[in-house]
Amino acid sequence: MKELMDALALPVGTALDRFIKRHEKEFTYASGELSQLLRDIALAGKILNREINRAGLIDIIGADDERNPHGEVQQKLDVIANIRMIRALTNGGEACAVVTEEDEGIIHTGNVNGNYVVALDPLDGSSNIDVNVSVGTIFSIYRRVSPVGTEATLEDFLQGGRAQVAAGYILYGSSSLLVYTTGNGVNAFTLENSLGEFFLSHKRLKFPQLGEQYSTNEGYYNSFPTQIKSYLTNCKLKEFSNRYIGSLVADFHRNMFKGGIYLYPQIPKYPEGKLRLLYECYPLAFIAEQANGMATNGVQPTLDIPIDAIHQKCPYYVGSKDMVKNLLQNFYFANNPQLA
Ligand code: P6P
Repeated sequence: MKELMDALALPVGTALDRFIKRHEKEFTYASGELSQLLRDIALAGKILNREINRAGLIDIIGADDERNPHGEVQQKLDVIANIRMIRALTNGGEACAVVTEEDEGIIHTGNVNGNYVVALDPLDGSSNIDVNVSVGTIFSIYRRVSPVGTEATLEDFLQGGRAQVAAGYILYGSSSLLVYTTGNGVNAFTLENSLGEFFLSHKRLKFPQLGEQYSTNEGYYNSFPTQIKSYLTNCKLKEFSNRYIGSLVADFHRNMFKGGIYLYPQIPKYPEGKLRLLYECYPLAFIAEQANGMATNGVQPTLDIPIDAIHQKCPYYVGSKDMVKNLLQNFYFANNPQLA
């Protein structure tokens, strides 16, 4: 009934601002602060979209001579995206602190009365910028647990995946989309560049139960755990397509529309996995579960993985529910060979 009412209430083409306002009453704390926070993120996304679209013209392509906390070379646009997102959240006033992939520690915005903290991957897949491939911003929002009026603490960011109040991504591609959830389904908004506004374009997105595509870097195949190798062998026997863009947001988004699974296992190069739990895996797992998909590290749902460090990494398998369930069977039988 609620989905019907929702479909009747807000048609495709509704402006993001109006959509947020209409759904505000669904938020546990409907004071308008979370709505404003979502608007702040959307604003930063519009600014980033403009800079990404003209990157080749204003010499912001290529690598900076800095490295992020993970030792990864920072692209010029990584730094710009980081600055833009932090500035938008600071000026918006609702976020008391931010954690991003690009900075080692907590960034305090000075908004000590802000009720929310935000974890960000400001520009995921940025090494693809030079070759004009889609990239994305990933965000995750928590209500602070530390006292209002004080500086945020590590505890605010280590509440665990199921404490997220909102999560989403902005995909800068052939068109730019803002996709997010506040726990009542997943909706997508397309940026109309001529108006500088996001408009509702895809309502209540759902992963197809099954798909025929898998996304993984098979260059590491020899290092993959046996369960992954046997799963991939099975995909090939079924002649599934390997679609791997090298941008998690783009692969995730395509798999949500077409059906598919994304796999990034732990390998010797990344013994804990490559992807970061707080600002990549948790937010996309929240979206996946809200869109009838599934996300896991092979042992438990991603959203249930305990977190004790802001840059903690984990193995990541996310996508169509039946594909993830099939993968989990491989883990199960590998751990219980007597049952295979
Ligand atoms: P590899 C980008 O650096 C990223 O975090 C994801 O967006 C992407 O899926 C993955 O890493 C690519 O990693 O090792 O295949 O180059």
